[in-house]
Amino acid sequence: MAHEQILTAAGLSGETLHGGTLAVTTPIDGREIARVHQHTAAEMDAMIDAARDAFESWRTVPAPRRGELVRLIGEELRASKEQLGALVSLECGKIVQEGMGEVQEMIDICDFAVGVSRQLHGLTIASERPGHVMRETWHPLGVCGVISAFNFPVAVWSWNAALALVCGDPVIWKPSEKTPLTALATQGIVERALARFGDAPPALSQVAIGGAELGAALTASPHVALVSATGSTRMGRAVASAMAERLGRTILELGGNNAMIVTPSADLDLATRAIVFSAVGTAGQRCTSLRRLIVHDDVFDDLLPRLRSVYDGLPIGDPLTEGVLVGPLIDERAFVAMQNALERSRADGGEVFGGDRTLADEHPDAYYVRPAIVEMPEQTELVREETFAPLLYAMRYRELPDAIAMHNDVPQGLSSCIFSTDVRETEAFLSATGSDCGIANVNIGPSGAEIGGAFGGEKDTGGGRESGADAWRGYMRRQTNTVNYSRELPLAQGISFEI
Ligand code: UN1
Repeated sequence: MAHEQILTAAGLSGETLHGGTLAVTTPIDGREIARVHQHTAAEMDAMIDAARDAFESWRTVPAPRRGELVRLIGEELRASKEQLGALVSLECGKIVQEGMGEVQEMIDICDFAVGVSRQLHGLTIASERPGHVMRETWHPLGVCGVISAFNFPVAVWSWNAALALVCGDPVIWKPSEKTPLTALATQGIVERALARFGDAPPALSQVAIGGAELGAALTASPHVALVSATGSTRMGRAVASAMAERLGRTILELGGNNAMIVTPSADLDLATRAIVFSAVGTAGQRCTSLRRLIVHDDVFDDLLPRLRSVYDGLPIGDPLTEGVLVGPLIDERAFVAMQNALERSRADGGEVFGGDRTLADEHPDAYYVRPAIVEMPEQTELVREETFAPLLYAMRYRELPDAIAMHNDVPQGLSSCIFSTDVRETEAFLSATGSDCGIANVNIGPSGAEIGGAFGGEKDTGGGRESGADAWRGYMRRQTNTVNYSRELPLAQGISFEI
C-alpha cells in the first residue's frame, strides 16, 4: 500500500496531517509524511483542567459500565487492526506482522480490562475490636499521564489507558514526537468508541503532541495523580525526580539489557529461533530485545555459526513488504549510536559480524542495517550499556553461577531467559539467587511478553509493572475503613483512655 493510502485508511487527512509544524518522517525512506499541530505547555494545562472535570463525573460511573467503554474501544480496535497496524509500521518502521501484533496487544489489554472492571475488589479484615469491621476500598485515583516511546507507539498507551479508564481515571497521552500519527489515529478510534458509548465526558482521553516540555508540564502539575513513563533511563530519572518532588505516583518502564544463557543441554534449534526473533525483531529496538548471549563453552562453537548463517539470509527491507523480517532503524541517530558501539566493541577486542548499512543507494535518507553479532572476550563496560539497535554481544561461560553473575552484572533488570533442558539449571535461574530481572523465562526469548503477566523490571528499568493481574491497583486510591457498629469505643492495642 502506498504511504498516502495508509494514512487515509487510518483516518488521517487534511488539517490533522498538514496543519501544523511538527514534521513527521517515515523511517522507511526518510521522507516527510505529515506536519502535525504541536501543543504548547499552556494547552497542556488546559487539557489537565478538562481531564479534572472529566474525572469529577467519570469516577461516579459504576466500574462495570466504565468497562463497557473499554469493550467498545476493543471492538473498534478489532475493526481497525489492519489499518492501525500498517500505520505503526509506516511511522516507526517495524514489520507489518509486528505492527499488527502490537494492535493485537491493545485488543488483549482491552479484553483483560473489561474483566477487571468487575473485579476491583478489596479485602475484609478481622478487627481486634468487638463490634468492629475493617475493609479496604479502592477508589478512582485521578488524572493519569502516559508518556510513551516510539518503538511501541500505541500498545504501551493501551496497557495504561485501558486499566486507567476502568478504574475511573481520565488519561492524557504524550506520545513520542517521532510517532504522533499513530497516537492521533488511536485517538480517532477512542472517539468512535466514546460516540457509541454515549454519555462519557469527551476529555477522558486526550493526546498532547510535542516535545519534552509537555512531559515536564505533566510531571509538574499537582493535578496529575500518576505519570506512567516508558523510554530511556535518562528520561525516567527526570520524570521520577520531578514526581518525587511533589510526591506524585509513577510507573516507570525504562531501559533493558536483556540476556539469554544457553547451557550445554539446550535445544539449539529452538534457541536459534528464539535468539533471532528477540535480537532482530523490531530491528533490535524493543526494550525487551535480546542484547547479550551468554553461551557455555561446549556449545558456543556450534551455536554461533548457526546464528551467523541465519543472519546471512535475513530479509532486510521495506517493513510493509510481506516476508521482510528486518525493517529500518528509527533514524540517523540510532544508526550512529549503533556504529559507535560497534567501533568501541572492536577496541574492546570484539569480533564483529554484520552491522553495516545496507540499501543506502535506494534509500539515502533511511537507515537499514545488517543485524550484528559481536563475539566479546568478556562483558566490558560497553556491553553493560543499552544500545537500541540489532546488536547482539556473545560471550562464553564455563560454570552456571558465573553465567548468572555475568547476567546480573548490568545496571538494567528488565527481561531474561535461559535455554536448558536440565531442571536443576532452569530452577537455579528462576530462584532467589538466579536472574534479578522482572521477567525471567525458560526456553523462550526475553521479548514478546503477553498481557496478564506483570511487565517491567528492576534497577535502572525503574521498578514499574504494567498489565499484570493486579496492575489496576496502580491506577486507584486505596482506602482502609474501620466501622464500629457497637455501642462501645474500645481502642486498638488495648489502650485505656478514660475521660
Ligand atoms: C517495549 O519494548 O517497550 O514483551 C515493550 C514485548 C512486548 C512489549 C515490549 N510485548 O516485547
